[in-house]
Amino acid sequence: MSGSHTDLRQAFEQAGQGHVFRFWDQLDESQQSNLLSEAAEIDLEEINRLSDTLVMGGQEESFDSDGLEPAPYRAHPSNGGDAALWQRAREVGEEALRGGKVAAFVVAGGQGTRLGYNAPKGTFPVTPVSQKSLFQVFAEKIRAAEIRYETQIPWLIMTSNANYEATVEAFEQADYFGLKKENVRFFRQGRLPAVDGKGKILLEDKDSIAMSPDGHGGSLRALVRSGAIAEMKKRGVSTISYFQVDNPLVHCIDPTFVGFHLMEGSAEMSSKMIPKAYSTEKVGHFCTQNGQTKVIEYSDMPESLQEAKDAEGKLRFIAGSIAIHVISVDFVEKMGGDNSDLNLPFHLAHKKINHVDEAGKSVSPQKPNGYKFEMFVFDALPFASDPVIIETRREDEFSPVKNAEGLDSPKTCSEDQLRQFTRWTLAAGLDLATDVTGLPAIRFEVSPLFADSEAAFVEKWNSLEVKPEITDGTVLS
Ligand code: UD2
Repeated sequence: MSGSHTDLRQAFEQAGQGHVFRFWDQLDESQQSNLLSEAAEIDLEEINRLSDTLVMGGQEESFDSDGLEPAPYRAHPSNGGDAALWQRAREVGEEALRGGKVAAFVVAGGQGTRLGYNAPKGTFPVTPVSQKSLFQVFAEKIRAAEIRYETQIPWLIMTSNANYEATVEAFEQADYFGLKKENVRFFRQGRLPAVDGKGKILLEDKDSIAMSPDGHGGSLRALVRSGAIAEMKKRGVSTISYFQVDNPLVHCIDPTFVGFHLMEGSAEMSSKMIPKAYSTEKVGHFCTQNGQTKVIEYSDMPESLQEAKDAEGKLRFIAGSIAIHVISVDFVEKMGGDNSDLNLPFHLAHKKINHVDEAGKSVSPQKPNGYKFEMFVFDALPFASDPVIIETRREDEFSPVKNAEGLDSPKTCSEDQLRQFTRWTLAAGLDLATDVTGLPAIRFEVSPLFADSEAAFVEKWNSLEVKPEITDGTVLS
């Protein structure tokens, strides 16, 4: 037994987690080394603190309505916002882009369970005709911005431990979708062990710990630990454009949003909102409390408040969070550094966790038997100075693929893309028949490299000497 191995086992014994090595003598050398490397990843002090406070102590932050107010936001020009201010913000953002100061960042470590898709979610085919993957759509949007602003845009991609290799492989096979390989940086998010109701770490197998990703909030730590932040600083990048892997409509790079964030001067993290479609829509709510901005998840906000109306009869807490943020590099460094005392809170998820019992027998529980710990990135907002929240239009920017069927499914997302492409073609003066919801009778597609917004589409279309016919199956690229 090597010295470091003995130390590790001792540390687990002392922390009351010695059972992790219960089957040690039955393991061959490679199994032992697997178990050791997983055990070495665990911060025992952290996991025991989380078990004591959250699992046994029931101390998860509870909802507090005291002084809770809807957060103010900058209305979109189509909704009464100041068009001149939006234009100024755009120019400020464009200058930052031209100067190479902006990086794109997608969090892609989720497990895609609801969609029932086993490969990395970013590889899910999503466009209506050519079935491009989410990753390809984002890559083309980033490339379009690089071309427009004659710049390089680093793209940071956070994976889980489990989907790292498959994600890199998908990019390799697609030759990085036309991006420069050196501008794409992958890194893994952290993971934590799941515990049972007594705070004991669960074993997935005799030689392996039941580990799970630490939530998208883990991205702040992972950005720092992976060296991505150090690299961004070296490249002169000051601002990160954060988005989720499930939403192909997102403006991966939005100069106006970047500009609003930068114009505030001291803003460390800013966010986009959409007005909620209905009171119980499953998005977080932007609120203020004690001078801080925060997001309260739908599941944590009492229905009476989700449904509350203002004097005009509009939903009072109308600002829905769609998980699109701009984050300053310095703020990530401050929040995610190993010595940081600014810690994001952990949230508990009560789950069914496959494990081996004391006798080494595999168990697939029928009901939740354990707890996973996750951080949420929006919990960084209360720590951020002067967050700016701007409104975006749902039809322009939000149609996630989350479920196999029904709401937020591949079908609804494909239809929303078709409606968007149709609005662009109509704005360019073309004639396309649609139903009352704006859905065209044909399926066609516009690559972000052809146009990535209505304005870009109109400009491009008008510049074409020979205009292609748009029929069923057309792909404009
Ligand atoms: C999220 C927000 C919700 C709303 C909605 C918009 C939370 C808790 N809720 O709901 O308020 O904004 O999105 O679509 O965030 N991910 C990782 N690592 C992890 C877990 C998740 O990278 O450990 C990524 C995942 O790949 C995806 C994103 O984070 O890109 C969102 O994850 P989700 O599907 O768990 O969030 P959801 O739909 O519950």
